[in-house]
Amino acid sequence: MKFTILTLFPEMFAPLDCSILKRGRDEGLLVFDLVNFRDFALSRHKNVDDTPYGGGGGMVLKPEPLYAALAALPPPAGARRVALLTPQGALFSQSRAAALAAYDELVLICGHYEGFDERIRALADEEISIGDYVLTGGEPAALVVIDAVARLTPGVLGQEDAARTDSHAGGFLEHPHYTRPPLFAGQRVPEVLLSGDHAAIERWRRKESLRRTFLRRPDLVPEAVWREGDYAILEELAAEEETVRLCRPLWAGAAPPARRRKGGDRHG
Ligand code: 6GU
Repeated sequence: MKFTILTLFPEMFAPLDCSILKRGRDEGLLVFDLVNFRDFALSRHKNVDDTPYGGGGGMVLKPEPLYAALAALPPPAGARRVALLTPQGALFSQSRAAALAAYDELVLICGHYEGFDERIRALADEEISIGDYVLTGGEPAALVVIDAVARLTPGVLGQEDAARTDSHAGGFLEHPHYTRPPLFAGQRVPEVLLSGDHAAIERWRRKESLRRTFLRRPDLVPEAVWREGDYAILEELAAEEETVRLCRPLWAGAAPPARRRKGGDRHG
């Protein structure tokens, strides 16, 4: 997958040269093209911003350099999506990352300064915000989007990691992890994890994944995907956690056991 980044600060993208993204690039799975759109400024002094019409303080990004930079890109090799990073955009999420990973090229436009000329919005297929806080520019947000999308590109993650992310949590938070030693700083590794009983370990992990989600992020529960066996686990959790008890309406849909009708079986 190709990522084309239009920015005034290409040096802010040094993290693309590290870790998994670097490996993905070395293996030819990821391509990063950094374009400094100041190179497309028309004036002798390469101005990319100007004072806003109507007055008021601050500077605003001019439209011409970005329009010229986008027009000068090589023709897309496949399906291309253009996204503008702005705190006014739609909130970024794992499902948005998955949708963007389906494209062959993602063009990210990073604003900077107080704002940008409204006509810049017309360049973008969508606008993305990474959260309800204000950054100095779109660059850190672009890095977040690139990281989340790149790791979904086939081959970028190791086989094992990929399988785990796709199927394990289903929208719930992950279960706790432990490694050696079994006792550290007065904290013991749960006995079941040392038991070698894989079914019991799997059930413990699912239970702790559900517990964590209810206690920390109950807002995720309505969108998460239930599994067979969850209802019984939830009944156990309800006995242990008041929060899970109070949230019963959220999990009543987790496939309760089929009721036997009085006076015979379902054929009777
Ligand atoms: Cl995409 N840009 C800026 N400047 N601030 C943000 C943001 C983006 N997302 C959250 N805050």
